[in-house]
Amino acid sequence: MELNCVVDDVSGVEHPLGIVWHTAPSDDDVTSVAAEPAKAPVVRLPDVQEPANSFAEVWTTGRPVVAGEFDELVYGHDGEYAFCAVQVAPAGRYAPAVRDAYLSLLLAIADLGYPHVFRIWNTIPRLTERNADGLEIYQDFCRGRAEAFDLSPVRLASLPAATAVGGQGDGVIVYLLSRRTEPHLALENPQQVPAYRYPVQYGARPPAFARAARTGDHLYLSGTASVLGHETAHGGDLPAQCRTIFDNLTALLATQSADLSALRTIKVYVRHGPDLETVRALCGQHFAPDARIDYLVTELCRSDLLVQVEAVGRTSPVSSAIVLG
Ligand code: 3EB
Repeated sequence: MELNCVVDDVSGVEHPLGIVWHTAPSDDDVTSVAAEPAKAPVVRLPDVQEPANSFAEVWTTGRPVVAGEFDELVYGHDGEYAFCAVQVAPAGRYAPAVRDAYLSLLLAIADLGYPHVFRIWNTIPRLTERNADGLEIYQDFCRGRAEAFDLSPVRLASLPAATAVGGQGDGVIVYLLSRRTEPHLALENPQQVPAYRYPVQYGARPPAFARAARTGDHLYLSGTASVLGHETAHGGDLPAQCRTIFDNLTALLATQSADLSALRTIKVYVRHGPDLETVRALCGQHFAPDARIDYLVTELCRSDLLVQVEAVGRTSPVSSAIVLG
């Protein structure tokens, strides 16, 4: 699979496996997971401020893609990689519906022949507010996701990398990437407690994701925030949160003998629109000048987090100087 590309017009893109449109809310009043079976599955997220800044994130491959729909799911696959998406209707209590949606995703993707899920994105409206039971919506979501991983007859060899952020749309939207032949390598961050071992203060069921996934020569870095150990660092201090994120990304990349220059496509989620300029300036100083960086305004999982960064990078080929034996 190729690295994801970012375009304003998807019509010229060859072999799209899946398309994620980031649009301004006024641009398009439907948030949806749509099937364009002849072409590619499409997810629409209204998370860009200005209509002029709308963009499409496209996962492309070098091979022809088969796209389709199955129940509520939309998918595209090329013989080795698959993209699959689903929307969970708004609910006063998400755990059961999120569990079922995840179970359907895992089953469908395994049925299609692509059981090795390595990257998942989740958008969850009002995630730091309370649900009908008084439970925080993000924790309600985490419960459903954890139950699905427990119950699924399709067992993942290791947890996928993930992003969970707010959403402006109707209900929870989940989209994922998976592979046919090879499980990924799940990576953790030496500066952070694995999310799946977070203490119960963050919820009865900890967030089920790895800090990154390595598959082929690609690295998929999960949404990374200003979290050290399991605690938020520098609540309320935007530049310090950004610096902690750069440090966290650097520490994880170092475990793969890589640095920030390995990151090619980067998505930056910012809680407050007015913070965009500061965040943009700091990211410009730290990431490679030719990296593609896109900025989205969304809520984040903890109310004291101001920024979250995810990225896709390329690992350098294993040095020929390292010879085993
Ligand atoms: C954190 O480090 C920040 O629940 O899938 C980042 C990435 C976060 C993914 C998820 C949550 C998730 O805990 C929050």
